[in-house]
Amino acid sequence: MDLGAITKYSALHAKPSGLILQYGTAGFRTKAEHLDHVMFRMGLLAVLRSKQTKSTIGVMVTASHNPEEDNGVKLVDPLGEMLAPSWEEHATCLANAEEQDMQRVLIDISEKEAVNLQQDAFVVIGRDTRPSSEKLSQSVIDGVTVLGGQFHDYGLLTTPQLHYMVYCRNTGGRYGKATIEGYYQKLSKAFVELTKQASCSGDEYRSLKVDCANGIGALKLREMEHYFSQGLSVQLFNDGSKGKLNHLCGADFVKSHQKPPQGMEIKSNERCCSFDGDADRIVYYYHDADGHFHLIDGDKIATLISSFLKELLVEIGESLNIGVVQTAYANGSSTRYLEEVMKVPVYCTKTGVKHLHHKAQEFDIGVYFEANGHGTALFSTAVEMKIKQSAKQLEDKKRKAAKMLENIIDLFNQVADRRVISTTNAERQAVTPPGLQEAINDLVKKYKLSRAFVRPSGTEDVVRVYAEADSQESADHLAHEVSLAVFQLAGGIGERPQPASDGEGTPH
Ligand code: 16G
Ligand code: ZN
Repeated sequence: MDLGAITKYSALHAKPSGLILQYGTAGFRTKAEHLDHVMFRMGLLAVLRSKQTKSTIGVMVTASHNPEEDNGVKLVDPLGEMLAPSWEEHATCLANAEEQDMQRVLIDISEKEAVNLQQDAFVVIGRDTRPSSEKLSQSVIDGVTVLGGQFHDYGLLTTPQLHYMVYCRNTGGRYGKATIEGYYQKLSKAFVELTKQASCSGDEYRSLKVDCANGIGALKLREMEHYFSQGLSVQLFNDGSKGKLNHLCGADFVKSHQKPPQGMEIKSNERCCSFDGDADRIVYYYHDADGHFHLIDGDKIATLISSFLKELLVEIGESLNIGVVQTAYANGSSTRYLEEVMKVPVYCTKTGVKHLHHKAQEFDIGVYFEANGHGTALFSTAVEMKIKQSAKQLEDKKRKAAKMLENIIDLFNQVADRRVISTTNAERQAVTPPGLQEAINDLVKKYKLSRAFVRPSGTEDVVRVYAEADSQESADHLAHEVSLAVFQLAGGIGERPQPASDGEGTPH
């Protein structure tokens, strides 16, 4: 390690003294202007992690669905997964070290993790379309270079694309080519093969309106659409040519407001979907003939995918173990449907893709989705082959979608220090402050088919309140009452939480 060079370059990416940030649910996230030193240091850390794992490591510069002014960074481990938890701690230590302590922290990490500093390092970098992202990714590159790492800067990429590149590079090209072209080829081919088997083949089934949240998804889908040829025709909205990133559009907006994004007219039964700012979330929706809005969120996507796979397994007579992983945010009716009707075991983990992913790996087929639209299905390679062969011989059957009854509301609450709330049981129960869980239990008892929980956000300085019940009105009331309990028992600041006024479950 050339400590002299590190000190010199670090001074060019100086840390504002006293600033403390945490490697949260999906890396560091805050206002872009506070992140220069974090980026530089994550470049350094990526090199150490690459040396230690003797693999390519990814660095993604994005703040996902958060406002355009924010930014963030996360590291991607060799198999395209989120950074290992022990390294998240190193990331936090390194990001928060004052300038004079930086060298010591770097050496500590290297020693603790037995990093062979002579080993080569390779880091791949991607970024979203935020105005701050280009400069910040340059700071990552500075960090990589000063520690002697090699790098490839992919420039603008969606988050899933960066994960893909890392995985391809570490599996000798067996999974796919680590190029943008390779990504489009692999995914479009899989899509075309899958949809060939569908019985409904009219044009209306092949067109999709896509809200790109004014983000990177627009650029990449525009490149990708040629690969679908006749298989799919997409119409892009909120493509970044006018509006602001994630503003009044995107998956988060559509999910929390239960309505289409701005800038997209939808006719009845047209198929529509929304990405978030880095295109790793998706939710689908449509208006029925009566003009009612229907959202197919992560819960329903997981239900459809797992029902589809379960049926295939039954038809081909395979008894592989299939499991669905959700978080506390999953609508209770989706969990009941999966368990009681589909007879698929359902597991609940903490919020954040890494937790769901980890659990899903325990099954032959693991389907995981957060209600907000993050998710996928995981198969072992052997299972993938079996399903492909058998699926070809099968007639497609009509799929029944789960009917979701309950209404949900998801609010957030400002408290003086969100850490006064700690939780257990996959974030479904509050351990502290004392009395809060008891208060929630009493409130929940007042409503039918109801459920509520609170948790400190892992990405913002707020406490999130979730409630569901048999009607929207009850869900609104319950959410308000729980918010008041949080406000009273956890040191609420600012205005007392107000009841939902529009009856639409809009977050306040
Ligand atoms: C991050 C997570 C997302 C989670 C959200 C919760 C990833 C890639 N992203 O965006 O999965 O739902 O945080 O945010 O893991 P919260 O802690 O502020 O509620
Ligand atoms: Zn995202």
